[in-house]
Amino acid sequence: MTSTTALQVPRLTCDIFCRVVDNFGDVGVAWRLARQLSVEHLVRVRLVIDDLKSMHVLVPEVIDERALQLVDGVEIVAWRESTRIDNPAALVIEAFACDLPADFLAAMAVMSQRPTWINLEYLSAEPWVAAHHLLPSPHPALPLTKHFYFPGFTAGTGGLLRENSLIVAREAVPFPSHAHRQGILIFGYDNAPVEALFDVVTQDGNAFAIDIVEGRLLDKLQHRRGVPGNNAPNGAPVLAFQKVPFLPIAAFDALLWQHDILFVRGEDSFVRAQWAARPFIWQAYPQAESAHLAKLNAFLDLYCEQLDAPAAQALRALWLAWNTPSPDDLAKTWRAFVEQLPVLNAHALNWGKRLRAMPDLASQLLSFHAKNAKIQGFAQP
Ligand code: TRH
Repeated sequence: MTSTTALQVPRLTCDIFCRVVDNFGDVGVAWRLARQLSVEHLVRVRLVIDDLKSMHVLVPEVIDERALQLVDGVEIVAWRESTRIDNPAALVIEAFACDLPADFLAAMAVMSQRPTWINLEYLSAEPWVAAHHLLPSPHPALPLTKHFYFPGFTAGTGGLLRENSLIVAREAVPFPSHAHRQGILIFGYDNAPVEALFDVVTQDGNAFAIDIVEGRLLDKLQHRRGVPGNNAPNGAPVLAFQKVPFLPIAAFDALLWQHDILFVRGEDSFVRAQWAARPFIWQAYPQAESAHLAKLNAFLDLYCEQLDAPAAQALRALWLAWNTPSPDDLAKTWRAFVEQLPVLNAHALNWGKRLRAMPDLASQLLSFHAKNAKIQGFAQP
């Protein structure tokens, strides 16, 4: 009886389209948003996605051969050449400019209440983002307007994905004890200078343990695998490093929280490291003509605003070295970073507090939809 009543309540509908370009960031972001809208905001979400194999890695409940399935209340549709998607939702999100099918756009255009149409952009801290957030882009032929939605770190941007319970859950987990060794977690691209990092950490004794996510970066280290208790030529103990299996996305935050220093990459793990409130080193997704360095520097400018000069300098130097395939000075920059760890630990907590003073991305997106629907004179949902 109760469930029948619940089903009768009109719910906002949302379609999210996602084409996976490479790696896991696209599916990670699309899934987090879909799940949060469904579970926390009770939106009826349909996620149309073209790579269920990658999705299965992050969300093992997803079966990759299945054309249609329901996970956490999200209807997941395999997006194949022949897939026809009918009945556009009230809120239509195309992730990362993936282009909606022409027949779907045509169906949107003839709806009596035309959907709010969003292009969810990649995350960037570059200063132009706030000025471009929510800019409208009318379709050249159809009576439809797309809005560019830019996630970001400052007021005026679209914010960051943050589930309601995330911070409470993290705060319930004690920071790792430093009685033995501090834990470093490494998740990076293949060209990260991981061997140079491993060498300096090893030379400096036993203060840190390295955990590295399985993949090609780990393979690069295999020939340096040390046996605990053995000594390096300089007499220092050889550090073993541990392989970390790639975990389901639901277990990813807990993995971060088990470590003291986080090496992360791309977009989603970069954001989760900030919610983890640990010192972190970000490897930006490499782009042609080093365009990613502008993104890196823009974020550093923001992150270092309230950091004292020596700590900011140490952090910047290590981030730049980590984003350089063969840096000359990784040992020096790592040691300077380690010296600043007490300051960087405190800063990571403060930065997390600053970020969470902003509304999260899903809430902001829904507020925008509500406003947009009202402007067009549509009733909610
Ligand atoms: O995989 P990425 O390199 O993704 C990138 C970026 O998003 C980039 O901006 C985009 O252009 C490119 O994809 C196409 O890094 P990212 O963004 O951190 O995504 C990794 C996802 O994998 C993230 O959602 C966390 C998840 N993950 C797990 O679920 N389990 C794990 O064990 C690990 C290491 C990651």
